[in-house]
Amino acid sequence: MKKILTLCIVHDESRVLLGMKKRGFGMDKWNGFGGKIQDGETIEQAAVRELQEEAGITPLKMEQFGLLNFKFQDGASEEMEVAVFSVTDFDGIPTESEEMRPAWFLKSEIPYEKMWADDKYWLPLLFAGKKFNGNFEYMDYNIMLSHEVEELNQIL
Ligand code: 8OG
Repeated sequence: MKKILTLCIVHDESRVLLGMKKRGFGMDKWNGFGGKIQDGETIEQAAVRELQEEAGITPLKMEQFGLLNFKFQDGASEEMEVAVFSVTDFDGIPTESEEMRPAWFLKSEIPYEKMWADDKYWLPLLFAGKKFNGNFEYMDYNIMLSHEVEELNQIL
């Protein structure tokens, strides 16, 4: 079965909240906040819980904007699907957790070179209010072999 993960992108007109991943998968990369779905949870519940656990904030306005599919050629990992949520209002103060160190970035100064290689293909669409579907193939976790992103009228 495909592994499904959540990813919350918290942003306002000019800034985005990213977290420096301190351990595990994606360590030393800036990313949104998210993780695996637990038994009995909906995907939205998992997104809310992960944002609370990793950044100490609760989303007030949250909508799914994208669905990303990842294949790994060398069998480094099973196929993965990441549901991307846009969060434009929240409660609380972003706080460092064991997993993530949050920081605000200007949308004009996104550290793409220290993020997952696919992010530059879809994050600008989310900022522009567009929904999307993406398919990416990686060789290991750092080498992207192919990328394909399409804009959608609604998430499939
Ligand atoms: O629970 P864990 O920390 O392992 O979850 C991994 C997080 O990383 C989860 O929020 C999904 C996210 N993630 C991937 N792959 C990619 C990717 O290619 N780009 C971005 N931006 N996030 C990713 O698992």
